Amino acid sequence: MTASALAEPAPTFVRLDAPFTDQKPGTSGLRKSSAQFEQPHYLESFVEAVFRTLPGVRGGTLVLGGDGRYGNLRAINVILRMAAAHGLSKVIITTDGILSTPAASNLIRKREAIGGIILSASHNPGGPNGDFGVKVNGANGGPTPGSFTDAVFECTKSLEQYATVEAADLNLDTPGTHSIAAMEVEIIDGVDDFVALMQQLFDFDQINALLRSDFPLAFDAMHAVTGPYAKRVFEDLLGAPAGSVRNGIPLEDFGGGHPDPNLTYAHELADLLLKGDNYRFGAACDGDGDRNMILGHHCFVNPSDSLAVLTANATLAPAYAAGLAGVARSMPTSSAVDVVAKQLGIECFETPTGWKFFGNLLDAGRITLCGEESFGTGSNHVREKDGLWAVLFWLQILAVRRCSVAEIMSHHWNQFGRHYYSRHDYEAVPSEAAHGLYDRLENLLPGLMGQSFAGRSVSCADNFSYTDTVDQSVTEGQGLRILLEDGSRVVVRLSGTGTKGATIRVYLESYVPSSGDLHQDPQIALSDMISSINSLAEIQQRTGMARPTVIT
Ligand code: VG1
Ligand code: CO
Repeated sequence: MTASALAEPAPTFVRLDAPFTDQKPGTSGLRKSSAQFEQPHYLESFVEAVFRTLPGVRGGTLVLGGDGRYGNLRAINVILRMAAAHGLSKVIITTDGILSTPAASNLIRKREAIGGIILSASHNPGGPNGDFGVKVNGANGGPTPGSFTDAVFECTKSLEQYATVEAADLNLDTPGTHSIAAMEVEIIDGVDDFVALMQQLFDFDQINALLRSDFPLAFDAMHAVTGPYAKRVFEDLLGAPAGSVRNGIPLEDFGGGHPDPNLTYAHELADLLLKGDNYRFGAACDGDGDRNMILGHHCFVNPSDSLAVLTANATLAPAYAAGLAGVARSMPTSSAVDVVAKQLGIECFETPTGWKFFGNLLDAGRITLCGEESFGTGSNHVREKDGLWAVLFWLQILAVRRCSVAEIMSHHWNQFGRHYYSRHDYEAVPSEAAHGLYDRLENLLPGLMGQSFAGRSVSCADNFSYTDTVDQSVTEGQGLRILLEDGSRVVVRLSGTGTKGATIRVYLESYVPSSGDLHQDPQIALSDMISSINSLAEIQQRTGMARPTVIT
């Protein structure tokens, strides 16, 4: 043994009374209530399984941080000690442990880390009575694939012990270098690298000129992770007046709110833009900064439309001036982007829900932009969806086109037609009722072919299955689809991110060509499909809910 190895304190092995059997990650990481994560050894069990499964741990570099929610600092210290016991050579963390998901993705790539651990339950509420979560990203900076999370889950089910070292908690409030056993801990400012990346992608001078030209904007960080990033970008660098960033200090419980940027949970911002007259642009991001909501004066931009608009206008941003390789969307996202891709003559892929399915296409250079209906948009600049990137992209387009958000939308629909779209979420449905509804509907699908639904004939009814173009892996059971002869469709899925009961998501879409009525209320335009799926799936009877919890 060398002298330095002798100097390392030996790891301590902590035995578990019994393995945990419920550590199966969902759509995006392991998400449970804070109380579940506070059970002795619960977090440690999952982290041990991650360190046993992730390639390159011994001698590797890891990126670690979170969205600032309750439990973040405790988890960071637990993981640091376990990382030292598992022989990582270095962990990069950010001041106060504040690190957005896209910024983590960037750091992993830039520092050539073996991966990252992001402590977040994203848009789920936080605090002692809220949720906590652990997401694991790989060396490409993106969410680890299902094969990895399955292996981690398997490992937890028979885990007998975990390794850690004795070390005091670190103070994370200032940048600097520390060591735990033989492992280096580098604390850096989490905002710098991300902002530098944004400055490479967009023309900050042009956006600055827009914001100084009577273009008041309101950005709502929802007391979550994007506050420090948004203040630096919008107020310090782009000249927006102080106060443009609202709720900009990350709080452990997000101020008691639900950090989900949609019309229900970000209603304060929505009211400012949709009812008030003081702002020309509004945006919000979620708990971990990977989602975005875009609003104009009296105009809400549906996320599926947002992806289509960014695709159609991509060359206005310096980063995408040479055009796009291709685009992708998740299956429940509307086909608005498909129509644009067709006109541009580029490929358009349809993947299951969850960012991990975009990773291979991005790595292979097949796509440049991608997005989901759930307020997620991103590009090949990182391997996560990126909330602030989307906001800057919109501002870049507005800075060049110098018109209102509503005008951009009208022009877009006049050119490409409009995909009326809505998602109805029924949250916290008793698990049995939700699964009963879903299984019954799945059984009805084969009989629907050729039948009439919402006055049209059903052309296809199935459970979506995906074959990855790059590695040919197959993922089944990704959502029930009822496709109609005129291109309209309904999709029903069960959420993989909720922690209370089950959440049923119903996605509705109907296309109107540019010659049709482009300015209806989506709930009216889709009303026949809404009532048809409600009666076919017996939603009201089976959930006991008269209406959805959230309508987008
Ligand atoms: C939801 C969204 C999905 C998104 C996922 C993670 O998943 O529908 O599009 O990728 O959240 O986003 P589900 O299984 O609940 O429908 V985030 O911002 O939580 O990392
Ligand atoms: Co998120």
